[in-house]
Amino acid sequence: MILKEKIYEQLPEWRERVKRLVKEKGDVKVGEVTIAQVYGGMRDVKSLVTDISYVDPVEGIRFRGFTIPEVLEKLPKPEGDEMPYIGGLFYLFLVGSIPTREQALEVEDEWKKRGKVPQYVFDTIRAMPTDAHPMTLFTLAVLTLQRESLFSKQYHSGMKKDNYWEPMLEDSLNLTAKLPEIAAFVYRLKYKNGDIIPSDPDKDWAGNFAHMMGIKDPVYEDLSRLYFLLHSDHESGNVSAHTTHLVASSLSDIYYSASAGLSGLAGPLHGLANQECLAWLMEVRTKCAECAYDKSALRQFAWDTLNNGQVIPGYGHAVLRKTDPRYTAQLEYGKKHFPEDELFKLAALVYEVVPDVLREQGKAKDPWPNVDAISGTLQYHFGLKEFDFYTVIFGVSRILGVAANAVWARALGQPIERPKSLTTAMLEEIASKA
Ligand code: NMX
Ligand code: MLT
Repeated sequence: MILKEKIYEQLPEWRERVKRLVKEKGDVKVGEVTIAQVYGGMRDVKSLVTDISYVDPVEGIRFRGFTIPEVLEKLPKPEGDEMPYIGGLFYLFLVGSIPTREQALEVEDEWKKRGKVPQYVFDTIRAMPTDAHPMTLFTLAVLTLQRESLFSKQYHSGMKKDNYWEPMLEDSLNLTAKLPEIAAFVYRLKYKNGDIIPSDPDKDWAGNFAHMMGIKDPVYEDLSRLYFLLHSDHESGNVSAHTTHLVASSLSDIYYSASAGLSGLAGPLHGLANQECLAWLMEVRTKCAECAYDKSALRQFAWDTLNNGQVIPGYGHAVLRKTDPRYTAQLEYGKKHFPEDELFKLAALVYEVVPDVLREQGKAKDPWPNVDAISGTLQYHFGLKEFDFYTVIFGVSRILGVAANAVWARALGQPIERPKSLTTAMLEEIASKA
């Protein structure tokens, strides 16, 4: 299998590189930690390593060194389509270089071979209460699949540490292959009276998702590719990535780890912000008709939200200090394909108003939009109006990034995570001596 071969080729050099760095320069300081950081969610504490992506506060994300526009331009695309194969993106994450069209298609083929979802997953989802949140159903489905884990089986029957990454890769491919069908099943069961659309083996991974969702528009297939690409990875410190890594560091398999990551993604300050954002735009529309064209009314509405003690969803970021390039890519997509869509126009107007409001309020360190500020608007345009579902699409995408990271963490033998905690009295004592 291509991914296995390509990782295998690089492994001796990577292992040697990391070993040498730690042995020869292990005492070199990377930074210092202040009391404010200890109490402040470890913001900017440099204590994780990944070579798959990096977020620069001003420039935003790079995947394996490539910016979003570069990745969109360089990755191979289906004939006649604007957006790349997600199989090519997964190759880029795991292998580190831009694949040829054939290599991207090899990953897509691996997914096709591994895509069949066991019946017990569907039965488990069906057994849940009808008002369960789609993220609960999706996360549960991923956890339910844990009995399939090859890593877990091989670990218990005895396996050398150097080989851990191989069943982790198998598990990651097996899991990611099934995600579009599971997500679409959750959607159709919950919102379309259980009228399930079977998978189409002739479609690529993302195109098949669009097909199984029942949204018959080639532009939506392309939007799905764009969406899955943009949400996949955002270095290692975000809640979903860090949680997955933390759980996997105890040698839990990818099913346990990724479902834990998804539980983190389901929080309103993280991935659920996309649903919150759409809900906020809807509130603007119902409570303030003139906000659609009158910036001062919109400005007042934003202030009312803040004065109510609420955050403006989709704005602000823990690392970024400029407009998220993932936001820009989606804004440009909307401008190209449906500039006259009312909700899209409102989201674009919010961008002209909210950063100034947040700056005036002076609390948020980053007043600019993040990836969630507009993603729901694009889904809404194509008729996906059940915004409770939006974080599931984020989750399908995010598992690509966390799974690729989990394979490399195993390959490089990253240890169990265990930072140290202190008591307040200890911190006070440290402070008194400073
Ligand atoms: N609206 C109102 N207040 C905000 C916002 C916002 N969009 N962003 C930050 N603040 C506040 C924040 O609540 C905090 O207030 P307080 O001191 O009263 O606790 C203050 O500004 C300082 O926060 P920051 O240091 O700027 O932000 P932090 O790194 O702690 O948090 C987010 C980052 C993303 C959690 C925060 O900006 C936020 O809550 N944004 C809205 C929710 C959102 O869009 N989340 C999605 C992030 C992307 N994703 O997909 O995960
Ligand atoms: C993400 O994509 O995970 C979010 O932008 C949050 C983050 O990076 O902290």
